[in-house]
Amino acid sequence: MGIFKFNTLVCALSLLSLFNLNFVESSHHVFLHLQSKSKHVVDVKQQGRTAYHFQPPKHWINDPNGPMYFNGIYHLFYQYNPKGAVWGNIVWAHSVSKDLINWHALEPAIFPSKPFDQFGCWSGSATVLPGNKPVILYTGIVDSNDTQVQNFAVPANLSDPFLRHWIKPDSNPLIVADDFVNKTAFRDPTTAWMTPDGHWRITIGGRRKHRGMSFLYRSRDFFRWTKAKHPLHSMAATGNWECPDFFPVSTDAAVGLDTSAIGPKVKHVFKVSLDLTRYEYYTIGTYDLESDRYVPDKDTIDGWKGLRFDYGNFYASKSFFDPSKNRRILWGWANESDSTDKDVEKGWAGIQLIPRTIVLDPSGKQLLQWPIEELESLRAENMELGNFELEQGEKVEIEQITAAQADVEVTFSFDSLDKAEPFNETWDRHDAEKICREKKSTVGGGLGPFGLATLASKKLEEFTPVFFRIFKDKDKHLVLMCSDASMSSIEEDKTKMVNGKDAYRPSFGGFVYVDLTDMKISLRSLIDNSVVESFAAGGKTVITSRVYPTMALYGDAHLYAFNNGTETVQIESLSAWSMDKPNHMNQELKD
Ligand code: DQQ
Repeated sequence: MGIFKFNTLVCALSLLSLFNLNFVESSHHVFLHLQSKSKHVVDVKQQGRTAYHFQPPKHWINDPNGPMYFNGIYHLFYQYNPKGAVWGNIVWAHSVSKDLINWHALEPAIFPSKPFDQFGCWSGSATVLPGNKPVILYTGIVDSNDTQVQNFAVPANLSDPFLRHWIKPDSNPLIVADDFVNKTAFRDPTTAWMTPDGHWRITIGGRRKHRGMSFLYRSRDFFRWTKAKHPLHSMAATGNWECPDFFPVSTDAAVGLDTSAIGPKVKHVFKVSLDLTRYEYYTIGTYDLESDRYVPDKDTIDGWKGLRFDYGNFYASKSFFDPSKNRRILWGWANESDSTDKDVEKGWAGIQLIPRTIVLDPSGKQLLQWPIEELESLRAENMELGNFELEQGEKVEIEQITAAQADVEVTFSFDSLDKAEPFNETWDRHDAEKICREKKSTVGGGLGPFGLATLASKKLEEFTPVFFRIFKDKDKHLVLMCSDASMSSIEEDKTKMVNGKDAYRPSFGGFVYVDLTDMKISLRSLIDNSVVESFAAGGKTVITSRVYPTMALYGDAHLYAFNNGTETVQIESLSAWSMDKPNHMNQELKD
């Protein structure tokens, strides 16, 4: 959802604890004055714009929509405000690519024009039907009360390789909420999957009172849908569910599966974006065909404290199967974390993060995510470092690369776990963020904190550290990963945010469930001017931060590896690359 900013999140969270999860109404309000104000933006500010992340030249973007691979072309649609840098006037913008790196912008594919979507074209997904026919399902807003229905659109001309034009047949809407469904919390249809009986299924997000719901619909022909008596999945006290995603993963190979795959070596993943917290969580489980329900595995956390694709700024994600490389790819949106006024001033807001392949971790207990291999084609100047010792308080600069626009892979190793600090019993084992707030990178420790200081000014007046700290728990060790934006900018942001608070600079955190027997842990960070996406232990834990340095810009940005723990750590190996800009980033496509 558009206008929700992270300081509002803090507010929503305190409301949650105060009122014991009382539901706060959806915040899809349209700020008319902001929209008209931003209409006059002609001057797009370049500072903070990313070089190799997906961004249109200006204006607001949010959720990735309908990603698909069709006849050799990747399509990415996304929620876009063609009139300004705040959420509103939402259309489906459309870009195409042959490699997921170089993108060409086309005209918006779907925009409000019919009674069934005249107040908005919200999120949805694509399905390629048998006979190689793509169909988009999306949520249409039919009135000013935000009443939501599900519509379909088909390509106007299947022989156009870019599928530029889409038709919204007058037989829409395809699905209307029945009397048991809250019409203003009924959105974001998934890619359809076919069950062995040859019938289609989709799931749609919503809520019943405070219970998050993923409604299940069935169809024989894809065009007449019936609601199942029960949802595919639901969970008490989680509020409105947005952008559900439901897909199979292979238990015996590191490959992706078609959305309809089912069988003995297949598990299922269910992800939901929580409107109330603006975070997502997922579980791994079984799709029980008999009951037509998703059942999360025992001992998994199905709720606020569950596993996340990303423990930072990442929302409304959507995956798709890429048959050309047998992989499942995940797209997620990162909102800005500066103020709405700043966004209007910049003339742009929102990026799509680097697409990630997702597979099941060999433990079967979580997913592994990794930036798509195509990203490596942008790697340029390189610096390597190996067997380099970092004693307590030491740091080393990673030179000869463009630190503001880089890809870094590092493996840290250590000789012993003996100096790991005891895990404080009062800490919540599921609230890593709170520990990261308390134990910043400058707070000395035993084994850690060690990691990378990204987007750093020469003397570290501002920097965004991404680091590990290893704790000794009762019978095991716990690895904490933090990505801390709290010192990312010396500028005190006096611009008032929506609710009058200063810039949001969180210390994001997540635990890394990694085996430390070999005494090492790896980290990869994708640094791109105002975003740092970090992958720990081969993609077990991922954290994205949005930051706005004022000194560590372009050539003045530096990158360091550091250790502030008493245990010496080795940089066993480090490879860092400057990252080129793609040749085409959303340039308009010329025939
Ligand atoms: N954004 C869309 C909705 C979705 C929300 C509207 C998630 O369809 O629920 O822009 O960010």
